[in-house]
Amino acid sequence: MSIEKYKIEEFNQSLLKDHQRKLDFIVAGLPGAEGILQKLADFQVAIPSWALGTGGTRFGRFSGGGEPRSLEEKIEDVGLLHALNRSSGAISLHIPWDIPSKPASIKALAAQHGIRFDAMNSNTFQDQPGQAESYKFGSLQHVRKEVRKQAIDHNIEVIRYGEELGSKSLTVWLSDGSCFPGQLNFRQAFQHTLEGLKEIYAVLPADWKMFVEYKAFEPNFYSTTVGDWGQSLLYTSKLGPKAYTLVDLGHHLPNANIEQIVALLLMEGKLGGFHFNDSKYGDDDLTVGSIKPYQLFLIFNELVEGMDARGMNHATDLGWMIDASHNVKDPLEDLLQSVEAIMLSYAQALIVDLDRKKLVSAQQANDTVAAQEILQNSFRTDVRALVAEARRRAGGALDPLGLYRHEKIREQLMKKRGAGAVATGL
Ligand code: RM4
Ligand code: MN
Ligand code: MN
Repeated sequence: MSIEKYKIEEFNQSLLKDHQRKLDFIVAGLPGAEGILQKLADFQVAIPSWALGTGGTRFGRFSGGGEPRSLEEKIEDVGLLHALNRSSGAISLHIPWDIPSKPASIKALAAQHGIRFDAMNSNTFQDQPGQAESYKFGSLQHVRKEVRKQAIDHNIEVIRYGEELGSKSLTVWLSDGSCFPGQLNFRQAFQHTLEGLKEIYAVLPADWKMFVEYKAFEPNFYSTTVGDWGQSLLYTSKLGPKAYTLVDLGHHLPNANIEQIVALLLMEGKLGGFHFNDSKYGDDDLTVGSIKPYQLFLIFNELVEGMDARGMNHATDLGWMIDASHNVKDPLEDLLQSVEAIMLSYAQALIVDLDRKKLVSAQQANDTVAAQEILQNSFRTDVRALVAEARRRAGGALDPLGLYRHEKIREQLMKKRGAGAVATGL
C-alpha cells in the first residue's frame, strides 16, 4: 500500500498556518536557514529491515499485526515511512532474514519508492536450519577452522547479494566472545577473527566499505571479541582503508562518553557509520532520543564539527542507520519517532555552527560556563518547524505521525496482511 500525494498535501494544508508562524519565528533568528534546510533535506537515515516488525525479549513477543511478510512488504513499509518523512530513503538488510530471491525486481521495487540499499548485515550469531557447523562457541573466533570458514563464506555470500542490489557496504557484527573466565584464549580469538575479517575484506568490491561493529556484552557476558571501539579500531586499522568502525549507541558500558569516541574515530578517519537507538541500561534498542536526547545532541555536535573539519559530506560520507527493536509500540510509529529525533538533533547541531567561533574562543579561554551556554542554547532551541519545513519542501508530511494515524495505516495493513502477520527477523 502507498499513500497518495494529495492526501499529504491536504493534511499539510490543514497545518500550514500554524507551521508558518513557528517557522517564521525560528528563521527570523537564524541567518543561513536556507543552507540548513538543504542539509536537512539531503540527510537520509536507513531503516533496518528487522525493525519493521515487533521485536521481543527472551520472555515473549507480542505482535501488533499487519507486519510485513516478505522482503517486498518490508520495502513497501519503508516506502511508506519515506513518503511521510522524506528522510527514510534507504533500507539495511539482514541475511538470511532477507534473502532477495529476485534481486532485479526487488531493486526495481525499491527504486519505485525512492529507496536505496544501505549496509548489508551478515548473521553468524544464530544457527540456520541445515547448517553444517554451529556458532554456539563463536564464528570467526572459533577454535575449529570449519566453523570459521563457514562464517567467512557466509559473509562473502552477503556481499554477493549486496552487489546485486547496489549496496556499498557490509556490516559485520559478531556475537563472538566467552561467557566464563578461562573459556577462551583472548589472543587466539582475536587472531582468528582478524584472519577471517581479512579474507572477507579481500573480496570486498573496490567501492565498498566494511563496518566492524563492536558491542560490550550480550549474548556473551564475560568477554566479547569485538567488545569496544578500541578493539574495533584495532581490527579496522589492520584491515585497511576500506574498513571502518561502526558505532551502535546501545553497545557501550553504562555512562560511556560516546561523543568523545565519535570525535576520535572521526579524527582518525575510521568512523564508518551509526546504528541509532536509545537505552537506559544496555542494548535496549529503544526509540532514538526517548531516554537521553541531550547525549544524542552532543554526539551530533561532534559529528558535525568533526565532519566539517575533514571536509566531509554529512549526507553521504557516513552510514546513517537505525538499529532498534519495538516491544510495545507500532514499529512504523516508533521508526517515525526515531527518524524525527535524529533530524532534530542534527538540526540542533547545525545551528551550533553559527556560534562555532564563540565556542572555540570559550574553549581557548577556559570559559566553561560560556561553552555550556552555547551548547545548551542550541539544544534548547525548538527546531521542529525547521525539520518540518525541510520535509514539506521535499514532498513529505508536516506531521508524519499525525498523518499515519489519520490515515489509519496500521489498520489498513492489518486488513491487507492479516492481524497475525509476523515479520521475519529478531
Ligand atoms: C545486534 C547488533 C547488530 C544487529 C543485531 C540484530 O545487537 O546491534 O547490529 O544486526 O543485533
Ligand atoms: Mn547494531
Ligand atoms: Mn544491538
